[in-house]
Amino acid sequence: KTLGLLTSDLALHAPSQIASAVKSRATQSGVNVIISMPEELDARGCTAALQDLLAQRVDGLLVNVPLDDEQAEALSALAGPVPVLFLDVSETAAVNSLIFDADQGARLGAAHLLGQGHLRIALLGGPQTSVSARARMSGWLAALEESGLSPCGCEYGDWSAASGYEKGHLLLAADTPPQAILVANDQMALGVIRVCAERGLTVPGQISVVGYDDTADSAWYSPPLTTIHQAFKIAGERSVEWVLARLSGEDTAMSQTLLPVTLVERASTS
Ligand code: IPT
Repeated sequence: KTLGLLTSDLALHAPSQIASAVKSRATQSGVNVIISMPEELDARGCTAALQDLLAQRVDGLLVNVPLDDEQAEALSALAGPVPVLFLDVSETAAVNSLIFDADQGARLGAAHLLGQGHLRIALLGGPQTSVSARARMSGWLAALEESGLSPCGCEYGDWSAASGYEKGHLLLAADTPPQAILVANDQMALGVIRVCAERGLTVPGQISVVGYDDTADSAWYSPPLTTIHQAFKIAGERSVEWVLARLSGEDTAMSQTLLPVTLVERASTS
């Protein structure tokens, strides 16, 4: 059997850790994986990539690209009888999905900082084209609002450490700088921590930083990063198992799984 994996840029840590788990689990079951990584993650690029995988006669498809509901539904229709599972869509998309609970993750991070008594909290979101980045941002905003607060600064990066560095400088240059920053992924948090060091701000103490992902390196940051753990290995394994179950059974009902996330408290917050 052959599985097609349509993925976001594998130079990013989260998609690469998911792909790694998919590949290992597939190998265990003697399944091949063909990876397609479109340069442009728009509807055109994803459609072409999906058609290309279908032309290679894949038996099932995993799609780990941020997609709006209509885009995901269109790709799902295009796959026809080939089972397809989406990993980066909203719960409202009418497709098979296995996704992490973004609202829970955002709220865990915000509640952690609020619990430590921080009132001036800045937000560094992911790209607004990403459905998951938008969900994290709205979870943060909702949590702050419920505490009667509004963010003290808000910027958007592109998931890279470089963008975290650039936007981190903007957030810390404000007249009333934040006491804490919620960052939408660990790679951007790496850039933010560098900015703090360059500005002579101690993390934690003068500023707290919360990441998101808990990729394999995040415990090795300086200081070790407090972050939201997304179980990428489990997501990759479960995805392959879902496709295998579909291929061997008759169950064709739509399946939507919401995976819980957890806060991992390390040393970047106090
Ligand atoms: C999401 C990561 O949290 C983020 O860091 C970035 O790598 C992004 O993927 C790339 O699309 S995880 C995704 C399964 C929501």
